[in-house]
Parts: sequence; structure tokens; C-alpha cells
Amino acid sequence: MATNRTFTMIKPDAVAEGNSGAIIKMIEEAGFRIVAIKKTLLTKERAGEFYAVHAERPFYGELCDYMSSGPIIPMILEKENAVLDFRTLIGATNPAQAAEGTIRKVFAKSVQANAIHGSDSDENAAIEGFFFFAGVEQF
Ligand code: IDP
Repeated sequence: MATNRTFTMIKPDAVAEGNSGAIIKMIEEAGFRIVAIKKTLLTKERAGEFYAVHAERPFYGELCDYMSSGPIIPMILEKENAVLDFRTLIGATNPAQAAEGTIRKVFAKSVQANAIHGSDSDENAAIEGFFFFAGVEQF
């Protein structure tokens, strides 16, 4: 059964361009409540840990460089059917394939610099949330 929480982070390109506020507005207007939020910086090593599932992919090194290139804004979000509804809100990985009105369609620059992350399962949402936030920070 679907849980009601997901994890997201606004990626370095979107933070650097000053799009965080507009993205958070879209998220809240879509009915998500912010459970936890902060601005932080990933080292290349921690970016590699977060994306360890992609370690064998050809773009892994570049992805780790990009994700540690500037501040990010991780968040835990709450809404009924959060994981699936949030994946719909952000759109396809490649912005060229993202539906109109999705966050990636509006803000992503490329398949790599695609503005925002969204967990792909309830299990990963919980793991990724705890990667950034202690239990006492989640309220
Ligand atoms: P997702 O973020 O939509 O779930 P994943 O396939 O899990 O997509 O990929 C994780 C991240 O890795 C993407 O959001 C994107 O930043 C980057 N990425 C995925 N595929 C490519 C690629 O072909 N080239 C460069 N970067 C990629």
C-alpha cells in the first residue's frame, strides 16, 4: 500500500538560477505539505552514496560532479499517494519528454540538470529522507 510521504531535492541548477521559490510554490499548490526542508551541499562522495544505484552507469561520475557543484534543497513531503503523485508532478527524467506543466518541463535544462529529484518508491522515499534528516527534524 502507498504511504503518504516522499522525498525530493531541488538540484544545483535550479537552486543556482533562483528557481527554488517557484518550484516550492508548485509543490505546495499541488497539495504537498513540507515535512522537512533545508539548504545544504553534497560532497562528491556523498552524492555518490546517494546515487549508488547508478554506480555502473556511464553518466555516474558526471552526475556526482553535478550534484556536488552547488547547494541543493532536500525536502520530505506529505500527501496521499505521495510517491506516485510527485513523480507525475515532476515529469519525465528527460525534459524533452516531460509533460506540459510539469516541474521538469518548466525548469529542467537537460537530462542531467533536470531541476528536481523525486523518490521512485515508498521504500526509497524513507531511505532518502533519512539520508538528509534525522527523525526529530521530520514534523
Ligand atoms: P529520475 O531522477 O527521473 O528517477 P534516474 O534514471 O533515477 O531518473 O536518474 C537519476 C538522475 O541521473 C537523473 O535525474 C539525472 O539527473 C541523471 N541522469 C539520468 N540519466 C542520465 C543520462 O542519460 N545522462 C546524464 N544524466 C542522467
